[in-house]
Amino acid sequence: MERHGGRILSDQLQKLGVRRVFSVPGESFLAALDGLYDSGIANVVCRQEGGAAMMAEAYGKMTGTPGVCFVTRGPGATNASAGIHVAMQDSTPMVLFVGQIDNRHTDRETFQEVDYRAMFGGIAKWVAQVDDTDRLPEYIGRAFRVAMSGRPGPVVLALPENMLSAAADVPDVRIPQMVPSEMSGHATQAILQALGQAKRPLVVVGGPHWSAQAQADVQAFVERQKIPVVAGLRRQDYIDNRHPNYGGDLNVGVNPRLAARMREADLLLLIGTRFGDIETQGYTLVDPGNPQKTIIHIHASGDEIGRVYAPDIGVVATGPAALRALAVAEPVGDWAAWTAAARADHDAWIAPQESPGALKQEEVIKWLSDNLPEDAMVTNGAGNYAAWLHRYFVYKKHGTQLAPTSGSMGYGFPAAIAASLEYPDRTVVCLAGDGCFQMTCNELSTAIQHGATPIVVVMDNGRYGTIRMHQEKTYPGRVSGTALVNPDFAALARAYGGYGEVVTTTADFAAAFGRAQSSGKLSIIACKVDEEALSTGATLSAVRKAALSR
Ligand SMILES: Cc1ncc(C[n+]2csc(CCOP(=O)(O)OP(=O)(O)O)c2C)c(N)n1
Repeated sequence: MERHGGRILSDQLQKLGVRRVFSVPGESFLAALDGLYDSGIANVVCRQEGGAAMMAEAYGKMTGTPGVCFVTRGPGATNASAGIHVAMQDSTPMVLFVGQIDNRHTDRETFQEVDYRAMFGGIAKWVAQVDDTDRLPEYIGRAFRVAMSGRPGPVVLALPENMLSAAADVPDVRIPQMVPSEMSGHATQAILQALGQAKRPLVVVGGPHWSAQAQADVQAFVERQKIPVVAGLRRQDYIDNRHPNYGGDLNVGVNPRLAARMREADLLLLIGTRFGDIETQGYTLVDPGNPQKTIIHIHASGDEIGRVYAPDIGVVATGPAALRALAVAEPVGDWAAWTAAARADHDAWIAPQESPGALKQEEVIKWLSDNLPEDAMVTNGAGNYAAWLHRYFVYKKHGTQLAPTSGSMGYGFPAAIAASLEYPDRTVVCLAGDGCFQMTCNELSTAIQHGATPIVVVMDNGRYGTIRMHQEKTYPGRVSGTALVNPDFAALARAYGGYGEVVTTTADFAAAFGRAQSSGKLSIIACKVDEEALSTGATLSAVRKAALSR
């Protein structure tokens, strides 16, 4: 039976199990919109492609299957690149479909023409253009496989409009259902043997592929082996943070005691993580040239093993597959005292340290941590405000943290919309800085239109605080390009049909949050925070003073 390209595409997506796509329309892919029309696939129509791509990325992060995004050529694709970069750095499966110019006019710099292979080459896992309608299923099938294989990531498929609107008689394809590979007994033995010889071993978990089972397995493994475990950047929900073997996370503002422990460790068991720049504090905690410790690296992609650190043992396996095997291994040592010390360091680190002002971010985060349901999802982007979240929020279950390891501002709100649509019965909280939120707050109407009800907590300090902090350290007193004039965020929520409140003291936060929750609507709680407050514990003036006296 002949079908137009848009229909072939939507039928194929349906067969691949896609339930929801995120898009901003363009005249370049009308046939795809027509295919979606009666496909049963929900189309979340967004306000800007950056937000749409971040929602798709968040969908991929939540479900482990590719998040799908549709954008138009040229400006649509360049806007969407923000989300593609997040998916790349976060190893998230995602497929971006870009409406492309009529391929008979290629290379004439036709209206909105872009060579996507060149443009996305360095930030996508695979980029291709489908020039023949009858090859659409083949390309889509491959795009889904590539997005999920090895180290997952984003795939970009350009769809010329003449190809999409043409008809073809072609069957849909199935993508292979991969049987998850197991870690070999040989690899397990090698890991345990090396571990058994260590005096101060440390387990680091991170990367993609995690699951509730992996959380249970890592907890069983570290309990049996009496060994400490820490989380990579923004992978804090990989283990119950209340677990006695949990020693904290390797974040931008890492606990100095944990950094010292990392240096002191004589063996690192890296499970799933790329063990990158942030986890190693700019490769200073562990010297790539001379690590001075045994390194065991388990990663789903062989290409990541030895990329920076040449490990003593490298194993190609997903983190969860490795942990299935390791969880049941007999104990090979007992590092109980070393583990208890790591936990004690972490406990001391998460005891709220008072910041200046009437509304204290450490208290607000602690309140959220103590009062949100265990399965509540918390999202964020980048900024100083996020450091309070990472330090004081106690993650309990896998699947409760959506945060960009790429450090992309503007991520938290679109991610919260995607989370609220995916899990309408769960509480979804987006924590945002005033700068961060304004990068994607145009998606407020997207949330309202599609019935998403996240609660956005905006930490309003009237500035790009992180950069201002760095500025005061480096060029004290010379404020340049970091001040913000903000709208009334609570009124903004109301303008869109949501619920909004301004909170100025810590004591008022809980009641405001309760009212936001019982409104049942998309909400914004604008927290007026002290401009002096820094997550490092110092005040802004103290930072300036110290810099001036150098
Ligand atoms: C898309 C993007 N642009 C710029 C930056 C650089 N950047 C990192 S943090 C930051 C300031 C964040 O400001 P805000 O959201 O208000 O939070 P605050 O630091 O004040 O708590 C900036 C501009 C970034 N990480 N991402």
